[in-house]
Amino acid sequence: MAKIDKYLDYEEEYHPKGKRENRKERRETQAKDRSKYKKSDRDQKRDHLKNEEPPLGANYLRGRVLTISPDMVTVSSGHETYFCSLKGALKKEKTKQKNLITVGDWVHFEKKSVDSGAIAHIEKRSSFLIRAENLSRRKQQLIAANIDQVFIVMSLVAPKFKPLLVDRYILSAKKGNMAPIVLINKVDLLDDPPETISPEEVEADKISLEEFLEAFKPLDIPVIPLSVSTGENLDQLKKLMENKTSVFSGQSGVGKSSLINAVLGSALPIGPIALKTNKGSHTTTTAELISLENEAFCIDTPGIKSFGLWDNDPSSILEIFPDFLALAADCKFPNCTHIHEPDCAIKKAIEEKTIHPLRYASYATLLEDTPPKEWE
Ligand SMILES: Nc1nc2c(ncn2[C@@H]2O[C@H](COP(=O)(O)OP(=O)(O)OP(=O)(O)O)[C@@H](O)[C@H]2O)c(=O)[nH]1
Ligand SMILES: [Mg+2]
Ligand SMILES: [Zn+2]
Repeated sequence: MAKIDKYLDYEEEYHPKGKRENRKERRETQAKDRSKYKKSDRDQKRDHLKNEEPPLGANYLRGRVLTISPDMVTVSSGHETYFCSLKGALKKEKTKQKNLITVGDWVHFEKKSVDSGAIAHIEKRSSFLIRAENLSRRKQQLIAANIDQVFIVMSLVAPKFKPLLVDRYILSAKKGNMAPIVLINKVDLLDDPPETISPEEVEADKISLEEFLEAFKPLDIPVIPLSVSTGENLDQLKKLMENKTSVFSGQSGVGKSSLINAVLGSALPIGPIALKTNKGSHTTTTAELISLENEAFCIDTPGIKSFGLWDNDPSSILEIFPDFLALAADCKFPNCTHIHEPDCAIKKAIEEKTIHPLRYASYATLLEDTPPKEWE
């Protein structure tokens, strides 16, 4: 068994629960929902919304949702920004369905004045970024929609590098139909760390970074070390953002807002890193779509504290481990989970160092979150 314990130090908040218990929870929630609304009633309304023809008419405009607050949605259309409400049918639906509208949605709205409107239709989403809203991980919160790529932002030293979180974000990006790109920010701190951080901690992150770069080399996912402070590789980031809608995700304090400000010259609020805990201060509180030149957009998001998985199974986890798939054909059992089975080609590859132990540690922790069917 490969030594994976040293990678297991990450602050992810999750409480593993058996599948059975989760299912029970889901059934109970569904039952509660049903008792509130008559099924036929509810489904009828939903179908009506889905099938509704786009209401684009004389006084209607198409636009993109920039921000959402409890009583207002700002929508960008052409070069103008409109403050919109939701039309009656949508408003009613919103009280039932928290995720009805999200940042990045394409909407059709009736223009009411030079800067106001009422949203009547939400277009079907081509991609979506979701996070688990609470620890039961059954409630999902839609963070943004219609995104081409996700910048998975990690930091070095402060907060410390947490390589095991990366695959969680990659999995969520792939599930949501977005391309993942890993940004490792604050490389300047490896040479010039804050006084509060011991040289051992800095050295540990340096080694972690080297291992991570090596482990990810065989994969098709770009990994870019960069720094807001020195400007290193920021031009590369800028280039990647052209003509795309990108979302910046990652834990609080890693520098998501700082990176956007550095690339765009914007003035999003940035926050301090707490000296004692070395953590960010949850400065960005809502997701916000920022309009760039040439139809490009980017989305800043709040630091994600609990980034769980949803309805996952071992085979979809394996999809983000193409480095395993090639070898797995040689496992003795065709449905090998590569954890406890004898004659496992993956475990052999780790002993022979053809698969990096960090990749295996990441796989194993993801799988732990979602026990395979045979374990029920
Ligand atoms: N040394 C160093 N500090 C950085 C760098 N990038 C950002 N910071 C600092 O990191 C702290 C947090 O930056 P933010 O941009 O607020 O981080 P965030 O990811 O947006 O955090 P939340 O909004 O809380 O999720 C600030 O004090 C920044 O000045 C960098 O490249 N090097
Ligand atoms: Mg921020
Ligand atoms: Zn195996």
